[in-house]
Amino acid sequence: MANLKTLDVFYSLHSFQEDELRNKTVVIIDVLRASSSIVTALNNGAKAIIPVADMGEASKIAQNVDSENYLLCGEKDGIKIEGYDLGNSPIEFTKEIVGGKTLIFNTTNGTKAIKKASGSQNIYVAAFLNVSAIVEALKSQKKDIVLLCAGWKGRLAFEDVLLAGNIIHLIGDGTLPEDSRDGAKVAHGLYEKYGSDIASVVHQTNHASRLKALIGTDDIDYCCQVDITDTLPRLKEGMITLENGKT
Ligand code: 3SL
Repeated sequence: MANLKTLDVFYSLHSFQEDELRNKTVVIIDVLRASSSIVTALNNGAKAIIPVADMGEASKIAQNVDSENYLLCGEKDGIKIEGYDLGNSPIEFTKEIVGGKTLIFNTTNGTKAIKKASGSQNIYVAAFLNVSAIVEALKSQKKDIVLLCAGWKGRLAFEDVLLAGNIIHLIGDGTLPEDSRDGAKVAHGLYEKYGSDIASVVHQTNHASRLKALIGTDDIDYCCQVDITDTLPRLKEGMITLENGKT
């Protein structure tokens, strides 16, 4: 933590202006499910992911690329978009399906948060699945850090804040880092209270209830796994690829 300037958490993609992220390192968090899907796709050999803000942008890109090498993926309100190759279930992003492909990815909150943060200095994507890899990358950062929780349509999502708190706890080796802003203190407090049983508290969140009604519990169980990969997704020039280059 010697080099770290400040550490903050933003609680939804509508809670800040783009300018507030300039010259910062930003970590995008959308546990259920966009960031878990991005981590999984790259871990399973996807070449790159192009996050988009909406369906219009997705179809514009899709029209101009070779469909053999690209997959159109995403959801609206949790449901796979008609005509897309895949939805937003990380379990569907297998080696066989995503290996070697570039994914055009369009989701309700997660990819919008990535697009909104795209003017910042460094942008990583975090899930419980890769939390330690994210923490390692952040420990050597010289810029101010913002953990950006995508939330749900402008509202806070408990599971995103829990992961933000988990990251802060690990950066501080079990305590609150001294350069923490108010947002970071709140997330850290939440993690201290609920972090001992991540899967059970995530299952009780608002978004988990929405997903259970739509698709059952498999994706939620999957997204609650901690450190199953050291994949470190990073956005550069509009594409998310592996920082620690496995592909
Ligand atoms: O909002 C998002 O970006 C999605 O991750 C939401 S969902 O889990 O696909 O419903």
